Amino acid sequence: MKAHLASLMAAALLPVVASAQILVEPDAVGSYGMSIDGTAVSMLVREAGDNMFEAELSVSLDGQTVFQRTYDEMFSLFQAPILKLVEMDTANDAPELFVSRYSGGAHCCNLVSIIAKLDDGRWSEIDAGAYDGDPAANYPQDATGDGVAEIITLDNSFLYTFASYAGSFAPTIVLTLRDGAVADVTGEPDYEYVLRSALRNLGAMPESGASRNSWLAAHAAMQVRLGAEDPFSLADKDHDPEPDWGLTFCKDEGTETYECPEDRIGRIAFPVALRQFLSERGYME
Ligand SMILES: [Ca+2]
Ligand SMILES: [Ca+2]
Repeated sequence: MKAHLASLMAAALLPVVASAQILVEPDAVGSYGMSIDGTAVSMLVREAGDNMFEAELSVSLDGQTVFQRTYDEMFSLFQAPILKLVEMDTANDAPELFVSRYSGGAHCCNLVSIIAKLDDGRWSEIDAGAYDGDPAANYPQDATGDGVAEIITLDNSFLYTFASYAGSFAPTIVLTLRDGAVADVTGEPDYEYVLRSALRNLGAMPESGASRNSWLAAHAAMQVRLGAEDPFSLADKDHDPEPDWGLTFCKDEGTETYECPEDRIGRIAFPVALRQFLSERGYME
């Protein structure tokens, strides 16, 4: 029994492998720290006067400081950066630091960035976009079991595009870091099951309205990524032709739709608008 316990303890004391993931969600002023092998992260969250807070972040490699930044002008501790030290890019020899910060505002956003060691040895903070909702939804996880974590999230550009925010659906996307750059790897075969499960979880198609069209847009986007033979068949056949959301434009070039005289407002069919939007968003040529 004792021997068994000793071996368990020995296992617990083994060096942490690079694929380990350590999450810090600050909820009070004070010091936070974590490390994997030689890469250590420390963050000091403190009051900065006028009911504001700031967070001083520092990354070091084998004791040498390689990155420093102070996130300031935080109105609340809710805005303190959430950190996850995790392997996201095997092009370098250190783990990456995932950072998510709440920007404030009703719907938006978690500002996501990744601090990583680049080719030339410098460490840099790489912008990975702004995402609606719970920051935990964007935490990198290793979805494929290869020791490299991915961010599985929603393509936020679909929100408001064909329906109101609350009525919108969005396709799932998989982001990773490759050679120091954020890469959308959703269409790669490794992530096919992620898309198939997202499609199952999309729920039933709304019966009518802008929301139905938004559901069909998310559905078509994922069909495109899956390489389906006719990704638009459902959208073309089943869309609701009534709603205007996302389907109007101003015939006067350079004038926004909301400023457009009523007799100059044009309308495009949903199948056309959907294809346009998906090609603008890089889903297809
Ligand atoms: Ca790495
Ligand atoms: Ca993986």
